[in-house]
Amino acid sequence: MSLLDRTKKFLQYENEPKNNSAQGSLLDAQVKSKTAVVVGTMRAGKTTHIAALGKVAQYKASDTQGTENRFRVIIDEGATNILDDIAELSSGHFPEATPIREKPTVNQGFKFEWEDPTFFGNRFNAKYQAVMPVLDYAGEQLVGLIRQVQSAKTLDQMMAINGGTDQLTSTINNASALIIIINAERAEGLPIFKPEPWEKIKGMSKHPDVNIHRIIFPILSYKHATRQYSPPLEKIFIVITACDLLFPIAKLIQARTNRPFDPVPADGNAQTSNASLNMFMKAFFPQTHSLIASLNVAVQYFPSYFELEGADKNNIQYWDEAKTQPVIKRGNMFDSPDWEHNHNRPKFTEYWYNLEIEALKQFATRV
Ligand SMILES: Nc1nc2c(ncn2[C@@H]2O[C@H](COP(=O)(O)OP(=O)(O)OP(=O)(O)O)[C@@H](O)[C@H]2O)c(=O)[nH]1
Ligand SMILES: [Mg+2]
Repeated sequence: MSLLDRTKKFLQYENEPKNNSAQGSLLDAQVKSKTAVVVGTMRAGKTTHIAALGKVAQYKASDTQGTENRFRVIIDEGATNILDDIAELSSGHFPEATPIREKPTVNQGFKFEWEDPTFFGNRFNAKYQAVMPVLDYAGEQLVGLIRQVQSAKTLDQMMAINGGTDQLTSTINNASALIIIINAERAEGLPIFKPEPWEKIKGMSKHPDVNIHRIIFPILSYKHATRQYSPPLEKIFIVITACDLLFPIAKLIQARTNRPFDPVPADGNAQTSNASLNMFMKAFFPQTHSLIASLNVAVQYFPSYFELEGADKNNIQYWDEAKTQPVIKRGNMFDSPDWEHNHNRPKFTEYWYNLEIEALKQFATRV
């Protein structure tokens, strides 16, 4: 086996199947789903975002049962705690901080499948698949691991890295989309600004923009250096979490500038949200923004937030005395006759998560 073949095998990358006949045959059929990877710095809201996406996907799978446009989700927990994180949201808790893992495994995550009737009716359905390996590292570990991924220039170096980078490398290598999670609180210069716990970790900057750049850039240069056997990056999703923190500022900016700035528009207009969050990134994360703008990759923004119990009365409720764990607002079975859709349903930006699932579909592979 040549070095290139060994590398390809190690990185689990398959070339496009060679198909000499124009029609192809059923035997050629190959499930080759596209991969999206979630990254973000410490306490960005990665675990919460993954759990919420899983939750919305589960609702959608249950709700499309028996309809023409089926959606399915399979959640494989692997060594992680996703199912528990999802249940925590339903009981009003944010998930726990992700522990530093000694031996991370990537054979876990979401598999999404969409099935739509075609022009020929529903006996010839079109199926699309996307996979999202849940590479949910603690942010501090991710920063360190990704640096090593970049510096591993040869196959031998790559195989020699301990601590799970081989899995990380192969996942990043297979990825066609990056989902970057950024907490609105990390916007330096705003009154809501809260730095990352950067002092505790060697090599971290006190500027969140720098840390995000330092996570993304090695991924891009790694993919560029291995582009013979790594699919190109097609799409970047940027999710701004705790987006409700921007509401007072948004009102102020609009009033002062007379230009629309509305990250979570009530009418659900994705263009307004996209344009607003793009401005937000340009202003508060200028280095990351310029890096992403320099790539020839489609970028789509998504706002995300959870409603907190008591927030509307300026009296946020907490589970603990130290007030570190806010209570997430939830529906209950007496809210509406449609009780099965309300019972224990956390109140969050479900609409925007559905758009994210829709965006994953655009990017998914037809199988
Ligand atoms: N107010 C508010 N807080 C949020 C939201 N999303 C996350 N948080 C808070 O941010 C904390 C960190 O969120 P996680 O999802 O654990 O973040 P993470 O990126 O997985 O963090 P690490 O795994 O520790 O790197 C949570 O415990 C919540 O307190 C949100 O939408 N609104
Ligand atoms: Mg986490």
